[in-house]
Amino acid sequence: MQIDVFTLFPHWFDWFRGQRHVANALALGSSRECLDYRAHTPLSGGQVDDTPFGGGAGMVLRVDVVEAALRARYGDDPIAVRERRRVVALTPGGRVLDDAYVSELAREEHLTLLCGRYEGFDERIVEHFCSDQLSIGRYVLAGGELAAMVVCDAVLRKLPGALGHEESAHEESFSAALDGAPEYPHYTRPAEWRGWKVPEVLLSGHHARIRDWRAEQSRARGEQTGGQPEDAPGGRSGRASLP
Ligand code: 6GU
Repeated sequence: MQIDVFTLFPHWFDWFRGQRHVANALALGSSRECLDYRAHTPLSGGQVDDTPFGGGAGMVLRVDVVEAALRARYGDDPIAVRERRRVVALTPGGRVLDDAYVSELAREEHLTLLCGRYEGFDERIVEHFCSDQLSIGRYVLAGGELAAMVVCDAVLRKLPGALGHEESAHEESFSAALDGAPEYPHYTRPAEWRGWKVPEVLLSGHHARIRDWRAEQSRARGEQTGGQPEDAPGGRSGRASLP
């Protein structure tokens, strides 16, 4: 898979490259390149944004700047580019990212992520150059860069070999293998700590019983949350209720 990220802050992505599953995916033939909008701006002084028509706070990423950046990268009219690859605008009002959306993107051979800054994009960028608008949740970030890293992280770890252990991305929270339910709880050594015991079934070595127990735990957790994260055990306060 080849992912291009267009951003005003390409160096922000440097540390991200070192993450193990990202490095694995890149070593296995995927690529993730950062392109700087400023590198091809037709405006003087590296300008990329402007004040909004009609007034208001903040700055808006310009359509001519994004067109120049896309043309420089793909050698084609951006209108044609979105016909042959997903071009995703990262914007808080977009389609909210979930496991199904991640899987959909992971099936693409080519992906382009456009980070906005300040007040976001000139609407014509989204309308004419993009196939998707993606949000990582209903809150506003100062820019799309962190969202782009979230997308890259979630997509790259779905690629074969990225996690090292083939099973690990298959049967995890919200995956189809678990019917979209959260994952079952995990435990490791010590088997007892401060009187808190690991469920006996996990120590039994009885694989069928373990599988059934896990499926039941996952199902019960899914029921508890009703698919609504705000109803999850962590609740609105973000804290699990104490026993
Ligand atoms: Cl994709 N961008 C920004 N700026 N804020 C967000 C977001 C994206 N997703 C949630 N909040």
